[in-house]
Amino acid sequence: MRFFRLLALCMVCCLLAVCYGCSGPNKESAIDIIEETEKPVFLMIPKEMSNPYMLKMFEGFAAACSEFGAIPRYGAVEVNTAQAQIELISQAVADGDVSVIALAANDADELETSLKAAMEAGIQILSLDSAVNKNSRMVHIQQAGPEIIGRALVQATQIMTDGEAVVGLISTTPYATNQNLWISWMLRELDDYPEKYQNFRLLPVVYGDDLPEKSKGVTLALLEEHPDLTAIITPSVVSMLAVGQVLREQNSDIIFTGLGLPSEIATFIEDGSCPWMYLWNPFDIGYLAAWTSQALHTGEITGREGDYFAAGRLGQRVVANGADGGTEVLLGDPIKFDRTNIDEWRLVY
Ligand code: RAM
Repeated sequence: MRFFRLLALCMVCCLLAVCYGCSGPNKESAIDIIEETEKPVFLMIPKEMSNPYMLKMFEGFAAACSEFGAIPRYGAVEVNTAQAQIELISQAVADGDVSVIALAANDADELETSLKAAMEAGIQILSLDSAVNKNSRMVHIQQAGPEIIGRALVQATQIMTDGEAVVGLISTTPYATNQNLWISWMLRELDDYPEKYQNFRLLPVVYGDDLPEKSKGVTLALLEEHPDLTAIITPSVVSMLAVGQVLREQNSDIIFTGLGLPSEIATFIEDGSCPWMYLWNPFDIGYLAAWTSQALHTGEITGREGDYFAAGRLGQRVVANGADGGTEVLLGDPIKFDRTNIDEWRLVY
């Protein structure tokens, strides 16, 4: 009897690993397997599974799970669409073995029906990086104030171009909540100070879909279609690298800035093509999301304003009201990366 129970548990573990492409348990003894299966499963659904930023978030997510004892699982999202995420959410509900879903949304509203069904099935739902609407979540993990990020990117470009700016803007997909929010603050900065930005011409947004080749393609198209281009802004780690590579290949003296990974953009900061850029710590976003998942799972918080909880090495965190009418937990301020600190940060992430 005991043998068959163990055999069944082993089969479940193997199946989970295959279904979700996740870091499932890999223990040797039967006791370990039983203990592992008693732990709650916390599923992190990325925008798209191969995005290096999403992978770093998951590393932080998994590290926190090992601190408090949950099984971290990474959702195998092959294309960054809402539909691909809906399929994983429905699967998690059908399987009935997931306690928490933390997802970086590919669309604010499209996931509502499936996330509500998941909440009705008893799964705790939070978003991280890119929010779902307030009805579709219990809380959102906000990397840094969207206003600070959006305004900082325009202000930086103004300084970098001495105010003579013809600027290409490369986003991810047209439906990404986080990029759209940052872009809305970029436009607000331009609107608020018309005199300051009288020679700042922002071109219509183009989309690299967070894919390296597509991002390179739209960068090349910007260069061809706008010979007077002086700068490119891109709030995506994937297109930051793509833009840097294309400008270098083309021997272009156009400058670029945005949100990039220090390890990938360091050489462009050194050669001056990206004078400086911003980001926060993606490991910490995942780590904070996992601790928030745990607080929801244990019932310590429900995601209401004023809830607070311990988030491991990040200390006590408080749930606050967000601008979208839902609640959020803020990680902190964005970090500026330039020649003075890039050597230190390129080794971190
Ligand atoms: C991209 C993703 C992610 C964003 C980072 C800066 O990889 O779109 O959502 O936060 O860039």
